[in-house]
Amino acid sequence: MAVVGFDLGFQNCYIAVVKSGGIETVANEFTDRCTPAVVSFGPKNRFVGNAAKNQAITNPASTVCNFKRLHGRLFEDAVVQAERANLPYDLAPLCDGRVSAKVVYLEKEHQFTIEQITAMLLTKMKETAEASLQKKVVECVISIPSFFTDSERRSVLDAAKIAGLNCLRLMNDTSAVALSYGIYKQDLPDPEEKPRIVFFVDMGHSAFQVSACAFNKGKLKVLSTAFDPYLGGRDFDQRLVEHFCAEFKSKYKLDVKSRVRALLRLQQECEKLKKLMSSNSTDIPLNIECFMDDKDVSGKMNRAKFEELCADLIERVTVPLVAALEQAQVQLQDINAVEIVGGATRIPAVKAQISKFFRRDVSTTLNADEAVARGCALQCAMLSPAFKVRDFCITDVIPFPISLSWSSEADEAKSCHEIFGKNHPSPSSKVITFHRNKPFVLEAFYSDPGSLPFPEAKIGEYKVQNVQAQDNAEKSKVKVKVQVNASGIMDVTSATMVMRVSAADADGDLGENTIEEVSTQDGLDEADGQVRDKQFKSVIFSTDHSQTQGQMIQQDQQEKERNNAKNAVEENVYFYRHKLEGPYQTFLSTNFFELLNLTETWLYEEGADQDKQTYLHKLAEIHKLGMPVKDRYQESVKRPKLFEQLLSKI
Ligand code: ATP
Ligand code: K
Ligand code: MG
Repeated sequence: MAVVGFDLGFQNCYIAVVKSGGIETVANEFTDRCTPAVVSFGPKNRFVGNAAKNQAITNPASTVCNFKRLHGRLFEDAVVQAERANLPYDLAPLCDGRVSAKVVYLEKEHQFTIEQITAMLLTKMKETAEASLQKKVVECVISIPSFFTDSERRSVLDAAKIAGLNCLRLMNDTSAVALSYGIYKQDLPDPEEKPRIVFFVDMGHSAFQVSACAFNKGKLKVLSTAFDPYLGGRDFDQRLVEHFCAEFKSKYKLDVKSRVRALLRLQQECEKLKKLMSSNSTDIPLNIECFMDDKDVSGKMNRAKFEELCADLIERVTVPLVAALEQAQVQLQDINAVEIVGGATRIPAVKAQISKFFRRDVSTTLNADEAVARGCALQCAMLSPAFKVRDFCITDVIPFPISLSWSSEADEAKSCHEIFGKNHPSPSSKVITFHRNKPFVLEAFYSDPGSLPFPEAKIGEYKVQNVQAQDNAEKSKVKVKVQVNASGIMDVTSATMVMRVSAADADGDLGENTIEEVSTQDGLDEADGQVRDKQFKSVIFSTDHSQTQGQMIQQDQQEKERNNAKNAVEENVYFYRHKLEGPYQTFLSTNFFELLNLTETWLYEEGADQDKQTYLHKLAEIHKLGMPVKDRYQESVKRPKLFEQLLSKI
């Protein structure tokens, strides 16, 4: 089994694999270790990654970027609408209300779900990993922001499924970073000693995350996690964009925002400028030729002015740091290190703000761009039976409190019960005991909607079926298991009805619900002293979590078949050419070599994105010329043997 970790960034994606016993970050065909999170649709082709990014300005309306935060959301979601206002392509609702990207592809209008878009990106990354490992990639670990809610996490898993990946675990960005940090440390305190406390701070393009971690030998425990989901490098770019828009309006009478391409160019230039300012504090010029109406524009900026423009953003850095520290219940002086990663922590003012808060220098011992992917690959290796990885136990946290509500049997009045509090260790399971004589419904929801960066607090509804009274008409005891798994996804995983054999087994808690922690992965808590003569597994029927995934997989099946047809053309070009250069040489038919060369070029150009039928035709063309060559060759191989046989008979 191949071992792969994917950092699915808002702007930049990275791939790490286990190769010859170590973790390596993989470069794509552009010898770039970063794959931009962009998918572009053209009249003839589809591009993903670096090639797609190059289409951003020439084909903005069908180049899908900045889509990660649309996962699991409805079109009408305020976050989606806010993103939409700044996207060069359009979003549209699907019939079930979910958001999709509306593009023109192969000269027709298409709507792709966000899962499909991410699947295209993941497929590309998967192929890059396969090219590096020279084997098929299926199992993987994918990173997500720690503040992703149930719906967002499920959506990313759906995307992985569409891409033909089996995501063994979704891993929070900062936990992946913490794992990359901890696994190689030889000098961690023994389990019974005071742990080493390290804070991990990640500012990417769209978000800011921090987590407090406690390390002992072989153990990583996340103590707390905090975030500002709306603070990232792009917000700093935006301040520069606003500044120059205003300047160009007064200086050149240009309304930049009225032209998509001009605005996109300005955004790109501002991002470059921002990066330059990280290593240079003097004035830096900004020049764009033929910007609008054939006019060239120019301006300048320096770090001090930039920091002024971004003063409030820099202030906001402190908020999650305070929250993480408070919730971890550690003192500043107990912290052993503060590690920063993510591209935007290179902004000197951001770094200084983090350093000021912790009253210490921050460390940059980890690769700021690759640490997340490396952590994911490490986690994947740990989950793979094929690899022996140093034992390392990771306990993450649940970022938002989760409650269940149910109605009491008597009066239908609903009551709510917090099952997992904020920063509760994750993964985790709990068993709730009910006394019921008929089926009932549980509703799971996030109990602090105010802190939730998501509009829908409800997680799911579960009907516990097949519940009935016992033979003596008493209520049955029903044990329901609720779980948050390693990917941070909640489920009611089982319900078991316990029928008592005699009244002597009656317990005292009738009518009361008990909630117990369980450590075992499955089955009932065996410590229960009840006689469990008869147990019925109840059916749990979950009413939420859409079935649309099947539909999407079907749609993508067609895409897969198309791809397979394309691959078959490619493989045969190489197969025949290889043979022609070797054993088939003397059986060469005229034009065949030519056809192979033309087909190869075609595959890279016009043929890069054709429909299945077109590829099948090409394949037939190749075989039409290739088969006779192959036949002639095989005949020639057989013929001498035939002679030999004949000779031996004489
Ligand atoms: P997210 O974590 O939000 O999903 P991401 O993982 O794609 O996003 P990163 O690759 O960590 O984000 O960081 C990208 C951001 O870092 C961009 O805003 C980029 O402009 C910024 N950045 C990269 N290098 C520098 C630099 N030298 N100075 C300032 N900013 C930088
Ligand atoms: K990244
Ligand atoms: Mg990131």
